[in-house]
Amino acid sequence: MLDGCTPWPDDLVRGYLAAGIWQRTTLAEALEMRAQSDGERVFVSDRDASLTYRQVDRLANRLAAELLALGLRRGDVVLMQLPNVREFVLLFFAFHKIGVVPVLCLPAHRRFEIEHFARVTGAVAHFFQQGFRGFDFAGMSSEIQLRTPTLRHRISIGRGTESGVVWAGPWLEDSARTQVIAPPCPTGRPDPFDVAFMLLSGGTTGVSKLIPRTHADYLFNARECARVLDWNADTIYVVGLPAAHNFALGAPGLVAALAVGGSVALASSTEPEEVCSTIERTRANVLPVTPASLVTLLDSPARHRYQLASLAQICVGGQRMQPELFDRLRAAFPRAEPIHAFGMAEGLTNLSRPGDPLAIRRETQGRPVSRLDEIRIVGEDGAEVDAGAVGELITRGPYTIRGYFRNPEHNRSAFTADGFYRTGDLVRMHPSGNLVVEGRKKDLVNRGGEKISAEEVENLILAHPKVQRAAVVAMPCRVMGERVCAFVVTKAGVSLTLGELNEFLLTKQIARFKLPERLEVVDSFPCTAIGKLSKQALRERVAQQLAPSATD
Ligand code: OOB
Repeated sequence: MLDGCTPWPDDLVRGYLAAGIWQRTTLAEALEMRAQSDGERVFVSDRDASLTYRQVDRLANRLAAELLALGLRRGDVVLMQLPNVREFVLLFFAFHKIGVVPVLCLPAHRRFEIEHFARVTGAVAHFFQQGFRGFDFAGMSSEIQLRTPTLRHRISIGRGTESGVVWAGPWLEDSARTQVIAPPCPTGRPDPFDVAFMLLSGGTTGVSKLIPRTHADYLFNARECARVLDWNADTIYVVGLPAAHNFALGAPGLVAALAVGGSVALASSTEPEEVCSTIERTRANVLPVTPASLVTLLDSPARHRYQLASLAQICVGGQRMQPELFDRLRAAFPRAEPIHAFGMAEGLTNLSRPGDPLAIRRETQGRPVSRLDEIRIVGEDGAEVDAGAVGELITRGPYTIRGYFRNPEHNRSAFTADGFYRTGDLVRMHPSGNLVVEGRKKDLVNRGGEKISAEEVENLILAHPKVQRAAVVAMPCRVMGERVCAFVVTKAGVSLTLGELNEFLLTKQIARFKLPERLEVVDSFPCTAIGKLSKQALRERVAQQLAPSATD
């Protein structure tokens, strides 16, 4: 396994293999097998093209050959920061053909985040789409390269002229180069039990942690999702959320569609217009949404302008869907099965089942997809709570990681001694055997499904010369669920505005979705009985201050 990862115990590995839970197949091999058995079926489409399994496989081979020619080798880590375009899928599989390990970054990330990932992993290349949404990724990448010596290559999809950038467009488009190339493997093919890629955690403390997922564990996770949702080769999944998110990638998602020979339609944004037109064009039948993107979709007139009757399942996850939103969803899409997805990039995926009574699906967030997922609900003392009581969800199993990448210190608190991941989610067990998410212990803001670490933003705010103390809390929002509110104590007598603060934060080159949307300047912070800052009191204060209309 890649240096810096925590393997599963040997006896479990042997058991998983013997039982066929983990298979000796890499993600690239899963694609190759489909290319053999269902070569002419469409696997991926975006606005500009549709590609069959065979075409995806061939193009991924071509890309893999070019990557080898550049000098990339098995075990190299690269940063992949691509929007939902077919090149995302092609590169993803090209990496897996040669054992290159991509870190799945979001297009919204900026220098602060990307440089951190580059440093932690020693990444050798950064893949992006120059100019996506008007942003100069090549320029950002060049700044990172100057400060991160390991980063040898800056590679953009498409074509362009910026110097120092390798353009991947010609690799895919030049007819002279499109002859079939056998899967390249001069350095040996990757091992199914090795790390395939890294996902990003929302981060409970400080900056995002890296989540190493192996081929075998991820394929198992995706297969189990597809199984419990009764997916088959007719499944057409709309990637209507960033493909780099675990939800859209495999839980359920793109890799789950591959597992059953289905297809994926990439929507280039979460905007209702784009999502609806993608569903109409591809007659898609499964749509993933966050409660936030669902509210936006239900509010939008776009949904009446398109033919959406093909939708058979709508998977809602990333945040808790309130029963009222469930009712709106049912009323708007009476023929689609509502499925709640309560998952995490670290592994465990809970899904409601299509056959479950609607009354239960309305109230609960689903149950683990595999019978091998072990879950416990524990109190502060680590002991299991009484049946039906609220406690922290801890879990381990064949696809839940045993440790973050190169982070022994955080791993000591994030995992129990016997390998359970502490999710930080407060849940209770419903009598039906499904989980109900009641809250969380972890200090983050869940903004429309995008997780923002309070500590990370607080540390950035504290660097402002006018700020003495800072506390970041979630404030309620009808659409986003939560948004970032910053409480600040300023240095003696100075004033600070939200505009001023955010201008400063932007100079730190952070992703915009982390910016506070409200600033409260206060004289002091409320304390708990033992003298600790009470974030609960701050959350209550801002929630009270927001008039009902302000939570829109
Ligand atoms: C998904 O993954 P992440 O890694 O972005 O976030 C995980 C955290 C969970 O620990 C929980 O706090 C929250 O997001 N969460 C939910 C939820 N789904 C995720 N909280 C309440 N209800 C839900 N349905 O967000 C993710 C990964 C795979 C599938 C779905 C979501």
